[in-house]
Amino acid sequence: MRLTPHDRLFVLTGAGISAESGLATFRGSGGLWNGYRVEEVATPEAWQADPLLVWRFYSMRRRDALAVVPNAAHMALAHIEQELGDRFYLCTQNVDDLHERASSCRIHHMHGSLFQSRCIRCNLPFADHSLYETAATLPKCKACGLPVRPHIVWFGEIPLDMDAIYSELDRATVLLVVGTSGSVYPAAGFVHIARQRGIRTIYIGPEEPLNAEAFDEVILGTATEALPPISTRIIPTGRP
Ligand code: BV8
Ligand code: ZN
Repeated sequence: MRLTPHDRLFVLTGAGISAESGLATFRGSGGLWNGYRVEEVATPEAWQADPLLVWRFYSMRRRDALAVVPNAAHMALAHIEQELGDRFYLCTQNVDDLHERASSCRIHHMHGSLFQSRCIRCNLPFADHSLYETAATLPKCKACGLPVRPHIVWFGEIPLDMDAIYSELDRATVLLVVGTSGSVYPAAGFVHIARQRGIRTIYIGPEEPLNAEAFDEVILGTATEALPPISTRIIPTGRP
């Protein structure tokens, strides 16, 4: 994959880019995530029914994410961003903070962030690394006293800042998708939008995604195999 100094790169990542850091993917464990069916815990209905179960699930995810480090794929994307500057946009489906810890800056977490929480009424996300695993420790809003939830987009909820995503997708000349099964919308539909616009679309992952037929190019390999070589072939702005 070669980029010219005029290209604008839109990158979409999924759980696969964090797999080699040691974080489980949604489908890797047969649809179970740390023993839970994601649909059982990542939904507003699950939150209504059992907020403690949901907080136990996300506390475990926080513990898992704190125990791992970014891998060479996260670093490669941060390097590409340094070369391309504002012609680079990273939209991630992941809620972990490994892209940030690899020094990515131009990043949008469309499905929320594991280390943020928000009051169900005040709705203002705030940094939160705490673990909540007993009924007595379930968090309440300091301002209004109502329950505090994970700042996560659950199934059936609208992903964050879709307007910004679509406007970046509108300006991109290349869409690079890394490590996602293409099973969840609207993220899985970005490649179809890109295709309609006639821009280049590339997928990187060890197996074909469900939307493989929509990509111009499918590079079969892991993220840490495929991304570092691409990051060294980026033609930076200004140099011929
Ligand atoms: C929405 C946060 C409307 C949670 C997530 C019927 C009923 C109700 C809803 C729907 C329905 N049909 C469709 C929908 C919409 C629904 C949906 O798509 N459901 C699916 C199940 C059919 N979507 C929604 O509800 C979304 N909201 O539609 O709102 C709307 C939309 C637009 C505008 C206005 C209104 C909200 C979905 C968000 C849910 N939250 N995450 C949490 O993390 O706990 S989704 C979660 O699963 C991920 O974030 C990701 O998005 C998704 C799939 O995960 P992947 O990242 O793809 O991971 P997966 O395990 O599936 O695949 C891993 C891949 O990595 C594999 O391909 C593998 O090969 C690869 N891999 C493995 N190792 C490596 C690797 N790749 C590279 N290197 C490696 N080493
Ligand atoms: Zn509040």
